[in-house]
Amino acid sequence: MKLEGVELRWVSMPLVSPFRTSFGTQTTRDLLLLKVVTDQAEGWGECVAMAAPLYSEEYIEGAADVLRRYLVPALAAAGPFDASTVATVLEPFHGHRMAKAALEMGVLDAELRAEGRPLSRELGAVHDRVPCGVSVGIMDDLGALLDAVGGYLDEGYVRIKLKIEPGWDVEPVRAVRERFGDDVLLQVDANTAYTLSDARHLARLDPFDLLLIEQPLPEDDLFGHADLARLITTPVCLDESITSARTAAAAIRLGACSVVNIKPGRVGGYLEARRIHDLCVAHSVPVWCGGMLETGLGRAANVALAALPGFTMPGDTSASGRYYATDVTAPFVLDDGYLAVPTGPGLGVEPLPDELAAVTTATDWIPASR
Ligand code: NPQ
Ligand code: MG
Repeated sequence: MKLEGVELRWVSMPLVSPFRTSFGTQTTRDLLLLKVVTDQAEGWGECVAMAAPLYSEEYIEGAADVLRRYLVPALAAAGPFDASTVATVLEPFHGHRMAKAALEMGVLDAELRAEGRPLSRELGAVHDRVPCGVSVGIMDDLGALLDAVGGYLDEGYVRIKLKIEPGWDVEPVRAVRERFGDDVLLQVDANTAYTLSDARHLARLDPFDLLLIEQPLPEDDLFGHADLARLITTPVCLDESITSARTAAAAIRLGACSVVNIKPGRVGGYLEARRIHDLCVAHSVPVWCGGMLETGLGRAANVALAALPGFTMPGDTSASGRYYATDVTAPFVLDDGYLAVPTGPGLGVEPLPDELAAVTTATDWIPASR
């Protein structure tokens, strides 16, 4: 394929309720969408960076800048390409994995649409639907938390993830276990809010039979996670720390985690995500698909990825309605706790023009040549 240009599109989507994590409270999801225009077809990419660098070092304006200044021009200069060559072309530029992932996703969608092939098949999916978990934010009090968890269980979610931070950890877990019982699949996510000196405190979660504790320590602290994993019985899962197949291999070798959260944006794209899946399968490490409050575009791709055989734990691939009253695509709706894997070419979904226009705050066209 030959690149004609990339349209950057800034969107701002109100959340159905505030989402509080250890890094702050979000009431709106701002994100960047890419329309990749090639001589063969158009494709959609979604950049999962937040407006501010609170989850990782990337942020929307940084992603837009590096795409405009370096990534799109490099791809334009590379001559004919397909999705499998994008990462190699972008390799000289350090970091910026979320920006790179968005560009590769758009190219992949365009390529697969041109060929009439679904992303799920391209990635190696073996299921036509995936079981879904839900991520539950930090609440003002335990009553509000129990109401929220009860509501999600009533909707059919098959696994609950509680966001935790110092001061909101053992008590919320205890309250959820007491109210909803020991059969609920339950896990927690700290988004780096603890240090190794909290190990004895975190061991107080051991009796609650959690599936895992996700990213308790800072992103660059693989040794700390390895030490912590020997001090607690709850399995340690890494999210922020896993930035590539190489860091995943290091984390597994060190014993820093026994479960991996795979987020395509964080690792530079769906093709690297598949390599991490393959690595984890080879090491018998279970994986699940994380979520970054994607629109229906990113959600479609995540659901396709989550249908690979190594995704043996329910992911954060929640329904559109968990976050948004109106999505930019036809909404993903839970059916008995599952989402259907799209079957159409590429992502298998497209933006609805009116819905997309309603949430768009700006656009910018980056031509391949001028
Ligand atoms: C996680 N996601 O697993 C993330 C973090 C996260 C579903 O828990 C706006 C944009 C708000 C991105 C909140 C889930 C966000 C965000 C949390 C990402 O760590
Ligand atoms: Mg996480």
